[in-house]
Amino acid sequence: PARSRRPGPGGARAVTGVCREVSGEVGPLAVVYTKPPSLKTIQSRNPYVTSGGYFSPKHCYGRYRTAVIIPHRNREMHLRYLLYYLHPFLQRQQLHYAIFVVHQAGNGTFNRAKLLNVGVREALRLDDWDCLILHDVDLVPENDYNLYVCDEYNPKHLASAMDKFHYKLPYWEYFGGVSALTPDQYMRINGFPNSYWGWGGEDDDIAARVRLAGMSISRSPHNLGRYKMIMHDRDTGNEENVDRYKLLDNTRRTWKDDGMNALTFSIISREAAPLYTNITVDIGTPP
Ligand code: UD2
Ligand code: MN
Repeated sequence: PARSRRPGPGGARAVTGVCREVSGEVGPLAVVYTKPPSLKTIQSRNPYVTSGGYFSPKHCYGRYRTAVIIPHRNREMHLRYLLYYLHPFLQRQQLHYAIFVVHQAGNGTFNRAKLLNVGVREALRLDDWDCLILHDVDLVPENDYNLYVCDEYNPKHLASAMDKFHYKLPYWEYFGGVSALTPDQYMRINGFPNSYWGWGGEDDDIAARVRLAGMSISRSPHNLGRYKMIMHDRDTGNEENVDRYKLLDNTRRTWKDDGMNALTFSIISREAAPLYTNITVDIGTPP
């Protein structure tokens, strides 16, 4: 169902104007991974989040409409930590937002980029988002001035300083972790590649697409784009993709045919959970 962009006259909320650009942010945040909070705790701390993980500021119009899309399988603990920190973070930024978790069904090889394509397709059925945030489940932002808002002209890399890379970029073209693209930018690069099965390479492919489509990567400054990763081992079903270098050699020949315009999948379920919208999808298996 398409939601209307603004509440009409007599709408439920008494809203006087557009939210201010910066309002509730506090700056650096303390993020600790000692005991995963329960979903109940997270819910009780976020009383204004509505079914499906939606939020709209109460007293002003959200300046931006942001969809956060998280590829997921078998990382429930990480998801709880992320929801615990991310909901209040996004509310302080006064965004109109929703969180989508795209859950890969079955035990087949994981495919992060294809799941993100599915999440984008599904999110855009529900609302006309200004900004799509593609978000690893195990990365929590450490400064809420890192706004979950898109750059007008270029895809933006938000996770520019992660603890696991000593708060620096591992290399200049790095585009993994958390990124922000407008729907228009996402379509201009034909979305993300569908053909990277298993761990690695898809982030470099996406960075290459950005260049090939005539854009460049914008970035959060490194004092704001700080993230704390939840340490983990490589998952079963997400083994290293040994074909990735071969695939990357061909990106400039394949990107226009491998992406949103070639995306096939079948939805198993769509559920509005209290803290997020869950989409369970069968994305198939590697050829
Ligand atoms: C790096 C990048 C990531 C991606 C990946 C290569 C960082 C912090 N992130 O992550 O963006 O480019 O390398 O593919 O450097 N996931 C599941 N279940 C699984 C496997 C993966 O939910 O069984 C999801 C989850 O959202 C996870 C993401 O996929 O955060 C990336 O997988 P990872 O965390 O195992 O890979 P990592 O940390 O090396
Ligand atoms: Mn990780």
